[in-house]
Amino acid sequence: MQVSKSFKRVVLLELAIPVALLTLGVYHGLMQTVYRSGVLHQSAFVKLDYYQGLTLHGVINAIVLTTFFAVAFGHVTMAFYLKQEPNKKLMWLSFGLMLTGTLLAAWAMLAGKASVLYTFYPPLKAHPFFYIGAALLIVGSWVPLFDWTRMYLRWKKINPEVKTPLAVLGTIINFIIWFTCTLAVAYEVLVLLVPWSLGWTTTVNVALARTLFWFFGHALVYFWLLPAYIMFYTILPKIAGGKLYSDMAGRIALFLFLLFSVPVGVHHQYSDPSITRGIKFFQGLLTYGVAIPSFITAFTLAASLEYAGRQRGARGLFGWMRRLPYFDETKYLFAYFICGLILFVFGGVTGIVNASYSLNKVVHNTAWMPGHFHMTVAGPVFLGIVGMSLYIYTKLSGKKVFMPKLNTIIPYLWMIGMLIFSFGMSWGGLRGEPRRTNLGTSYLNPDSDLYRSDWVPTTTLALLGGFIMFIAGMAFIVIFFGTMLRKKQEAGELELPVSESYHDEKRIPIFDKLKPWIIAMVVILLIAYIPALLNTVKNTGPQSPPYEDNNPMPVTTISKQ
Ligand code: HAS
Repeated sequence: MQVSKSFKRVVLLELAIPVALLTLGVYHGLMQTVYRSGVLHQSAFVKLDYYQGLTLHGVINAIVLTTFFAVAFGHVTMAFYLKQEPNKKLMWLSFGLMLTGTLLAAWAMLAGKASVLYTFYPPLKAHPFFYIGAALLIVGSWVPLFDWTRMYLRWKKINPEVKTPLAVLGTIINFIIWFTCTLAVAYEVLVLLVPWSLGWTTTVNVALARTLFWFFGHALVYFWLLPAYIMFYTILPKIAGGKLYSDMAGRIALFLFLLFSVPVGVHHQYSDPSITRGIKFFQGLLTYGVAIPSFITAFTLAASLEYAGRQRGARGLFGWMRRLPYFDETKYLFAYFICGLILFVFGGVTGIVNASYSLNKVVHNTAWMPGHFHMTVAGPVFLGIVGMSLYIYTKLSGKKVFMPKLNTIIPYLWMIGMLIFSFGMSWGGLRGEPRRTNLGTSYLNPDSDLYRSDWVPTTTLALLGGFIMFIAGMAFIVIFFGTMLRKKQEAGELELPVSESYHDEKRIPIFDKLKPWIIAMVVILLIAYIPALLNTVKNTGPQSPPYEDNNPMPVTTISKQ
């Protein structure tokens, strides 16, 4: 499909800018494992502090890259499947807001004025630019939803009896989840944190801020995941050489995400004293509910891959696994996707461990947690994003991939590094190793009374895995920008592999309508969250003045002295 220059420009910028920032994100990932394993015994390296680096790592990789990509991929899927381009002015407006927000937040982080990690929990205080930057990034990402809805309704009017393409349904559902959950974080930032950070209010309700954050924070992980699921359902079966086992399964999974992605945030607050047991129990149950669409996906994708393997001549029960195009340079997306899926098996299992209230008590705030989430967000999500960014870039620009052999190996290298890293982190977590801690200054410093020799093997494994991932990450950046520097070889166009369905499933209207599902979503949300929010107002402790990461005294007390 031919697209306008303006469309290409916005999409290419939305893909290339976060990949460039990834240089910083990947570097700080490696540095985390270096600090934690006790290679360094100091709190800063080349003038960048541990917490500053961890904030840059989390914000760039988990917020900026994912949001820019979700918007770019949304533009691509909507334009490709609905055969119409989004409004260019709105595309530029959205991009401009997201870029301005990113630059403001980047300045605050690089200047050392926002070492508050990606969760920015008060009472840690950041420079107002950090919060305003985050708000602009979010508002910028809202803009396309309204335009895509307009495009979708127009398409629906012309095609009332045609099933909405799965990728379109997925994109709209994902952005409805995103819009809903970001309302809470927008309130947290604009009403609670910005005035507090500017000194207009002296204290903040920490429990309320944290609960608003997690209203957003868990749905955020599905906002990361759904673009990858769209790729797995609509692209993977085709490049594997087969068909999608069930399109209906994909639709059901998407609607279940719409119902259950947001009302589960309290599972991050099982240890939070301001929220009562009943609410934790209810949101814990819903957390098991949100795992169901992933189980459906695991089954559907495995069946689709089995079919592909058999089409390629496989025999026997597991022979199909050997026949898939693991190292086919022309189908490199397969390598990115399959490595992400293999990692997600472990990411999913550890997530279900976290969801259990009693097991959560053992692993909460330990290194187990980054062990879990790296196999999700840095597994299917990251590999899906980078693989697809390269794919869209080559198709739109008409350029060929630079170093195609290396490109096919990168996901396997990343997966091996990630498995070693996450094993080290998870094992360490079970031995009590804390997360978000510069262990090198104390527990992993042999000169310290706090030295823990039993954390040496676990952190060394994480270091080894971190190093392998760093090599893979940097190699990807070289390939991406190497491709950009190549000469154009053909006219660029918008092209996506499209998987056919194995079964000819009839259109069932309830799975093609958003309204009833949105109503059900709102009802569950109100039942899950009204009591939780009332709790945080009623059971909150004393409100807190602002603190900075390098001083145990509140900022206001320091300024009075
Ligand atoms: Fe999680 C904490 C529970 C999924 C990310 N999670 C986090 C944090 C992050 C995160 C970033 O209940 C830390 C936040 C922080 O900073 O504090 N999580 C879950 C559950 C799921 C889950 C139940 N998480 C994710 C996803 C993430 C993500 C997805 C990012 C994208 N998580 C928790 C809980 C906590 C938590 C608690 C809080 C803990 C605490 O105490 O702080 C489920 O959605 C998982 C379901 C997944 C599956 C796996 C399906 C497998 C598939 C692959 C199939 C493979 C095939 C290949 C087909 C059931 C689809 C086969 C082919 C061959 C050739 C072999």
